[in-house]
Amino acid sequence: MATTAVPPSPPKKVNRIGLEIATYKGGKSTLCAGCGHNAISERIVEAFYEMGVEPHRVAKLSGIGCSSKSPAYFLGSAYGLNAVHGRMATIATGTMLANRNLLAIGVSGDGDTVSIGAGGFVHLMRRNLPMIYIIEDNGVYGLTKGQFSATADLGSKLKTGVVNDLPAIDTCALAIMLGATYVARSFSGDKRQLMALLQGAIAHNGTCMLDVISPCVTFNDHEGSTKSYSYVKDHDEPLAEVSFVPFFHDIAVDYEPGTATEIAMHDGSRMVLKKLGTDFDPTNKGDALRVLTEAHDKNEIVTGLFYVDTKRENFIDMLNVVDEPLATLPESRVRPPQKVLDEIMEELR
Ligand SMILES: Cc1ncc(C[n+]2csc(CCOP(=O)(O)OP(=O)(O)O)c2C)c(N)n1
Ligand code: SF4
Ligand SMILES: [Mg+2]
Repeated sequence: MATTAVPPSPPKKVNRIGLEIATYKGGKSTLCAGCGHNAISERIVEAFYEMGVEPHRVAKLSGIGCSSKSPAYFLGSAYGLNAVHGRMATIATGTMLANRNLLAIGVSGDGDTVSIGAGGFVHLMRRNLPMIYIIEDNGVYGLTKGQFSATADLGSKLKTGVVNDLPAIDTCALAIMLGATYVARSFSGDKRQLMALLQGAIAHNGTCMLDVISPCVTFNDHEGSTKSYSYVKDHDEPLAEVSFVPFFHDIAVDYEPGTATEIAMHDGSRMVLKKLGTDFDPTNKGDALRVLTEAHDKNEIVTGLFYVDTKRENFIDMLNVVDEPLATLPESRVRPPQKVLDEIMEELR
């Protein structure tokens, strides 16, 4: 009997460490269809795949909210800790102190971060804890049915017609003033920009604060909202065209002199910021704060990488934390010797 030859299946596409993109995915999303948070999870999957990060090296942290559910939808085999509302920053700080070899990515909401979680947030930023801190910013408490959060713009309207009469907290300006060393704003609908910013964040060795405007299609996507898809599309003013060149691609980027700024990242990767009109130096805090203030006064939503400092020491280096995870250290290394304890007791007599 004649046998039919089965054509060989095409080789599976893998990244630089031999893993398929499926390895970087998580569970099926239970968020509303069309929620901006889902698009951000997709970009996180792609960015970690493209960078070839080993999923078991990653710690996913979050608080409570629709946004804080997101870590369940990417990097299924990474470590994960879903904290209580407003406590992502605290848990992330403890995680990195306990094991400095992890790559921490926190996903929080605007409510989780600057309403209930503001205290933890400011201290994380000022410490320059090495981690990626993403705010999925929809201007409302999505999970509890759409009340205004502290990032809602003055004059923005709820579906019910209620108008917000308090000014918004600008998370990027706050993060820059406090000491974060990689600060950007993006939009869940801007695949290219968000992907480049996430890859840059993976390459950075300090606090990366990414405020990603992420429309809540169920409670904040109507006329009168300043965080709806159509409002953000109409008012988005990218500061520069952001590209990322990873250290494992030896590519020279061509641009006219004076039209782009190149930033060398800690791991040898490069961020390339091509000018789009505004003269702007992303290593200058004053420039970054001026751009944010001007955009605010003109009711524009400026997006892009506002500030990078690749020199400032991060919190873990500053504390001289040991290389090994603390849980693996023997008692002889974590307990003061008897002689030291005796001396302390003597002082207290
Ligand atoms: C201590 C505490 N207070 C209040 C709540 C109720 N609560 C749950 S999520 C949430 C707000 C979520 O908003 P945000 O962080 O912006 O996330 P989103 O759902 O918009 O993504 C609130 C107030 C809670 N779970 N715990
Ligand atoms: S309620 Fe809003 S924030 Fe929550 S999943 Fe639905 S669209 Fe997203
Ligand atoms: Mg929210």
